[in-house]
Amino acid sequence: MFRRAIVRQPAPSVVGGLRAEDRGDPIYDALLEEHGAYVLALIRADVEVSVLPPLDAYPDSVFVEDPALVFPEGAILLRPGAPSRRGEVDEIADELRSRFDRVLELPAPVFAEGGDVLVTPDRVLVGLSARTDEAGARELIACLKELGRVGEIVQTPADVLHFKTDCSLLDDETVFVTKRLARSDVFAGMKTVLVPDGEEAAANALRVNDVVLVGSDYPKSIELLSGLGYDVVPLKTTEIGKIDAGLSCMSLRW
Ligand code: CIR
Repeated sequence: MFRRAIVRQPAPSVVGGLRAEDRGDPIYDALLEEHGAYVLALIRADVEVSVLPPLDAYPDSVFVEDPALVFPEGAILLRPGAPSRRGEVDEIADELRSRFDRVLELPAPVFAEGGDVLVTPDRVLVGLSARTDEAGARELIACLKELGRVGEIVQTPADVLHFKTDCSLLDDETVFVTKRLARSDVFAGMKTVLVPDGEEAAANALRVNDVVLVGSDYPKSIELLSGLGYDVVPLKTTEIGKIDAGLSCMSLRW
């Protein structure tokens, strides 16, 4: 269950957000609408949401999931692997220090981003990627241990931005996962639901209390998950998708 979340209002500079492949800039007003609908969906799912002010100096700062991790036991300030995103950590640190008694910090010079971290009921999976290096994953696992959590290093598929770009937890024992990630056997022991072909970006869904938020551009995924009995809330992700983001990226939840 999540009771609280932090989000950040998108700044106009978000249209210049990082992307692996250029499919055109997002349209700012449409992206604001996507963000607004996302916040509303969290509130409807019974989450108390704090909205931080926009940061024009950091185009990707709307994706608050990446510079920090939060748990009921405390928070961890991370070190984004993307140079343009490093300053986002200082920008969110005070907010987290005001909310959590324990705030741990990943030491320089290692790197890890929250998009590479999937929290399951019994362990925290840390995916190695272009944004999270092995030293970062190890330091992160040491921080997790201090918070009483068990971490495990896993591999993000090649050319995939983050580990969670390709998977999300649907419930305590089930993961929604792309075929390319499922092949790695990382979810042995868990139930897996495979993302329909051609809808790989739908893998970054978000379970929030009784509902699962899923991108509305992915009808096969919505039908599949609804058919399995999940209460699906479709949300538009067309604009944030142009800068490689999905539904988990836009909040920190605990
Ligand atoms: C980036 O490349 O950093 C942003 N454009 C997208 C970040 C998405 N974050 C996430 O998946 N946690």
